[in-house]
Amino acid sequence: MDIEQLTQTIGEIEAGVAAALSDAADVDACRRLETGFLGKDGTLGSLIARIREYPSQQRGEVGKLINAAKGRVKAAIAGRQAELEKIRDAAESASATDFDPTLPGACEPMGSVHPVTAVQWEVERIFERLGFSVECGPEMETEHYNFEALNVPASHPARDMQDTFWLTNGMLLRTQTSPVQIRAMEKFGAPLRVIVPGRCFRYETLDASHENTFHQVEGLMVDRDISIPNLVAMAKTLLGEVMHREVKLRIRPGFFPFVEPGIEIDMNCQICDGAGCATCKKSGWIEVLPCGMVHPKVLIAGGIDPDEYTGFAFGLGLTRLAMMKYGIRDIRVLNAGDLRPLVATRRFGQPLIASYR
Ligand code: FA5
Repeated sequence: MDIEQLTQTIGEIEAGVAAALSDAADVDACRRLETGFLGKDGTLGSLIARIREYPSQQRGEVGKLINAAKGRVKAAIAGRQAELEKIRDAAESASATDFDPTLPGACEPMGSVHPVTAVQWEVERIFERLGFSVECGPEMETEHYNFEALNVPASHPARDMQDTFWLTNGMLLRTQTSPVQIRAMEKFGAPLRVIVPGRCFRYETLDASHENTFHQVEGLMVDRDISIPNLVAMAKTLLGEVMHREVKLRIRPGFFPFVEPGIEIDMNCQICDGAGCATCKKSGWIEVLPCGMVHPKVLIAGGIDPDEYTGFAFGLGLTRLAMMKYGIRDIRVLNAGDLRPLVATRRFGQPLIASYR
């Protein structure tokens, strides 16, 4: 091979190196190319052994040609190798951020907001949108606010409807949130829109739907020209929004000395879908929203003129509403420090009825 043919061969070898390098997928492939082209038996490396085939006066020039080519090939391989090392290191450090073996494992959260609190917050948001403010009142009440101002004098048989925990100081644990109706009227006057969530206490025999400590939300709207259609519209909005599904309502007459007329609004039992179970006492209905038009004597007790204003009031059974919403079939688990109802608020949409069978 004369010098011209050698130069052409070297050119072809270098073109082959360039093509192989651009195909090289990783650092190992580069290393294999280095051996293949520059090693003793490699395509370029083996040309060195052939220097001695040339006449002595040409050997220096042939050697220079081959060595210069070796230098260029070496540099090209090193350049590509550095590039591939960078890509490899970046991939390694990216996967290292995805998985940090020093981080603690993810653990299941323990429980959540209590179902009664969750429904209370929801009811508050709904009424705030309707222009109601949220008030509270004392759990230890006077006989005046809990009964007398609500048109339930001492000898009234209606007192028997709410068995009372009397305290040694002559006061009582409120049996209902209704005393805050009077307190709110005294404080704000008319017109007035207020709701009062709170705990109530009754000396009850316990069963699946009766507790001695439970929650109600009192509602009171006093203004000019308030009538029963306002009340029914409010009840439908409230119960539909809280349950996030259509509920059947049953409206029937009810008796409470502080309203006239009095109305009971029941919803179809969500535990048995109205078929009858222990929670609804086989009736298929749950009493959740007793209500009515505020009795004129109660408006007067609150300092409001009944000739100028009318109003409606209701006493939502919040604990029972939470049971219906979360499929809790026995009220007693709610005050029992049982964690299962706390999981219910996290998994809304999958009522826990099965867990309570
Ligand atoms: C009252 O307490 C009236 N203050 C409600 C009211 C307010 C009527 C304003 C008219 C105007 P009642 O005793 O029915 O009413 O109780 C109201 C709701 O509280 C019931 O429908 C029920 O859902 C709930 N409730 C009553 N007693 C218990 C109990 N022992 N355990 C759980 N929930 C109860």
